[in-house]
Amino acid sequence: TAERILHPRLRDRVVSAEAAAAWIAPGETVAMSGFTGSGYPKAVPIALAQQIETAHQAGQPFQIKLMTGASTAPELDGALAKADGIALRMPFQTDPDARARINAGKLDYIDIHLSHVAQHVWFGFYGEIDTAVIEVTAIREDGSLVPSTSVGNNKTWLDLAKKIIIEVNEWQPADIDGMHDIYYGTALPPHRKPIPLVHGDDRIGQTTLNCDLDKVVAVVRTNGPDRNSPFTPADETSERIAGHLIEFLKHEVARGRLPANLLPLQSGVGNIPNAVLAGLANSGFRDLEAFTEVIQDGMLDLLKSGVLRYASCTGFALSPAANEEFKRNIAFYRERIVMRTQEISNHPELVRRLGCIGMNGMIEADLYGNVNSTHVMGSRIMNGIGGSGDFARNGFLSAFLSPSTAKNGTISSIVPMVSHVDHTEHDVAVVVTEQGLADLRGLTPKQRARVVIDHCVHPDYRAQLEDYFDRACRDAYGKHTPHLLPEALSWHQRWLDTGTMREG
Ligand code: 0RQ
Repeated sequence: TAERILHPRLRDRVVSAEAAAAWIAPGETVAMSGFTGSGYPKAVPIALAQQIETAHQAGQPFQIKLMTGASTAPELDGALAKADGIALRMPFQTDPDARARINAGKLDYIDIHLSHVAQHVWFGFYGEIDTAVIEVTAIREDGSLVPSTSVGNNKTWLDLAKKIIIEVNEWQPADIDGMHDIYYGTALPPHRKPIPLVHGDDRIGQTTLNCDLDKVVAVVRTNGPDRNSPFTPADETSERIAGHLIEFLKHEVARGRLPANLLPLQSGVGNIPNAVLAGLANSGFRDLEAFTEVIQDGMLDLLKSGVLRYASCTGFALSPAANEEFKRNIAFYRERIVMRTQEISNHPELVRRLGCIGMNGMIEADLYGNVNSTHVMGSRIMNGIGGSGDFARNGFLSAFLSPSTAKNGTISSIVPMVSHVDHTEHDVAVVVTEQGLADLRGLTPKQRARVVIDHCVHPDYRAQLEDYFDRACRDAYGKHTPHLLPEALSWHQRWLDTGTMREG
């Protein structure tokens, strides 16, 4: 294979992962690449976790503050969490070991909108960044970096970090070079200018990342795959949810509220969003566009079949089979995919301008359309808000999708009051379960409750929810958004006490 490190000075800095990790000292704030299991460093975090374990065995404290783009993989979050090496984690993460530690109160976690991460770090809210650890595909002769399968916050990490460690991963396809669009026009208030992007596939930046070579302390060669979780085929529930949403989108086109090729789509990750994408493939839509964060299997299929014209993203979440397809036909995808920094892929200004259609999973929704995407029983975090809020508030339309029950039917995902709020009633347009779709636009709170009860709640919980709503309408202190405060969260408490939300 051809040499990927073309800058002589950086080739001289190639060392082992262990030697590179040794640059990271206890207490540092370390910013790494990685977004939904793509483009994260594969070797240095594992070596760092080993050094942390060795220090702990010798009785020495060793933890870091860890920032990324979004979720990574067992080799990064998993290894460092298992080593008890993370004092603070920011932002979105999905690792089970890290999640267990967060929920045990042993690992501090800050979950913020993904579009906010870079700017909040620039604003100084998180202190200084000591070390950046960034995976790239190649280093060009001039020292600029060809990004790999995610961009995330890498521009910001490279710009702000005091020391830089680069992993050059030969597993990543060399021909990805040219797919990225790194925008260097962001500034801090009060000096901001409009972002010159008016179509989702506009290119407004450069294909490589700038890097101050004097800050590069180590370069590590790797050759390992992205996380690439296997793909689970859509089940009947996901297909029904997808069916309701697609029928609604067609209806909106028929009513003249959406163009025939819709508006740029944003899709969350997981079974249900994938089922929606698969459904779109067979629904007669043409010339679709995607302005989203993550490209998963369903979106790659849409690109391949020509139903989707292009996709703008900041990272991938592909199955091994889809990854093979991506690598095999990289020249085709390079013409149709634009990879951006996550501050641009999720930028409120752009999501508003383009009028994105947001489609994201949720944990629960309430009668009035408030949505909880993150916390089970109000306190136990699942993953994080990710980019869902960037698109929900600013898009043309935002849909939240979930099966109507969870945990073998013991939990209703439609509840009187959500136990945690990520998306307020003001940000949620449409709620979809396998039971049906509630279009909340233009409705008053009580009208919203009616359509949520009629269309979304599972039959096992319908009478119970109706009874709550009727009594709230009669007895609530205020009749605008009627609630019975002692009962509003009683379904959750009943589940904690008895194992089911059903009334006795
Ligand atoms: O937990 O595996 O322990 O049983 O939540 O639920 O049904 O497998 O659905 O994988 O699509 O995840 C909201 C978490 C849904 C996801 C959420 C439990 C359920 C299971 C997973 P177990 P499913 P999904 C783009 C946008 C926020 C971030 C986002 C998410 C687990 O979509 O993280 O939108 N969204 N990002 O049992 C108790 C309920 C429950 C419940 C589900 N009502 N009560 N537990 N679960 N509903 C991506 C990025 O931003 C990067």
